Amino acid sequence: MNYTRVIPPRQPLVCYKLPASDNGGMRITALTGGVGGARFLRGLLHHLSERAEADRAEVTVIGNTGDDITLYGLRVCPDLDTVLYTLGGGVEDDQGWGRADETFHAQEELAALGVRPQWFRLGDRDLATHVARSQWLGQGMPLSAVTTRLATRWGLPEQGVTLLPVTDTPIETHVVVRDQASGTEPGVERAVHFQQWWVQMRAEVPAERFTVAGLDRAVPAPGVLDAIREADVVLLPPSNPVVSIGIILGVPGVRDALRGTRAPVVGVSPIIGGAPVRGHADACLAPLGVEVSAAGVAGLYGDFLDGWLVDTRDAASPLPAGMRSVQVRDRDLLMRDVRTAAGIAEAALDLAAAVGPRTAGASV
Ligand code: FO1
Repeated sequence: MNYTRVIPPRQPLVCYKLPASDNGGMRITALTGGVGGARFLRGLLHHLSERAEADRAEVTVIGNTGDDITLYGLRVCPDLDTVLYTLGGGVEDDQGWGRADETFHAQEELAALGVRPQWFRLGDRDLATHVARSQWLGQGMPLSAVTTRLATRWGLPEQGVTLLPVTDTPIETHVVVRDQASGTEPGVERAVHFQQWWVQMRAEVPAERFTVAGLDRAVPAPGVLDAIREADVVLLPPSNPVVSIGIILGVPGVRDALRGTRAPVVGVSPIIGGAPVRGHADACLAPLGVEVSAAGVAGLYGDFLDGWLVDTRDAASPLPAGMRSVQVRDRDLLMRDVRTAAGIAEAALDLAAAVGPRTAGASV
């Protein structure tokens, strides 16, 4: 790919002469988890839609699948669905996940039948996604192909978005806890599914560690590594650094691709004022011994990060030693609505432009 730059680095990204893709636009690749990532991506699309036609971009979203769970015989992929519903305009916006205008008749009927568990709520509209996905998976389609079908339903291709699960290999994040569940000795470790810890236990039971079933044999889904290697910009939206982006990074080959890409890699801190904006990132960082701070999260990306966007409230905390070459900018990072999310996405792209493409892979 010929890479022609008409303006030297440290100019706003719109000044670049970007490589021509099929659409003639910039190739943006984002690694994301659930609600925070999806809202950032919606803001990114809003920002891109306001730019000139010639500056249109192709956005490839690489989604976490460690949250996936099989319930009632159906395969549920919460993070992929949150991206689909949010970008497709079908999300329950206050909650951030699940479908708007939802009803729960099927789950009520399952409860009446004594079917368990009941701590994970699946609405009727949402259920249709899981039925379709499970049927297609059962027919032998890989998750990436299934996700493409679902993305078409939600109009993602028309928005220039390709959604890829990080892997077609089934993986599941499990949380090792040491609680006193009935039937277990006090202090004895047991592993529960991530969703049970996150939803039923509300992440209040301290995690000893996270394990990911299937990760060692997981293979990146078709297009994942190329999307990182051939991107013009790689973004890390404000997603959970451990159980969302951390799982994506754990799929063999992904981290190496991030180290090796020519694209600047820019992250947006999920921590504001020393605390997660939503979710339980603090409970996820604790077992890793990582400080709940923008700098602590940046340290998890230290081997490939080029730019780091933090909230102004966290601007004073320095990055770990060894990350001094990372360019840091600060601004308000609270995503109040689509417009504020678009402003954050624009700032991330501006930071990527200031960093410019690498001359070689990331320095470690
Ligand atoms: N979160 C909850 O707190 N309670 C639920 O009952 C619940 C159901 C659910 C169903 C489908 C879906 O796509 C997401 C759902 N979530 C629910 C959100 C999900 O547990 C997490 O927020 C993510 O997995 C973390 O990104």
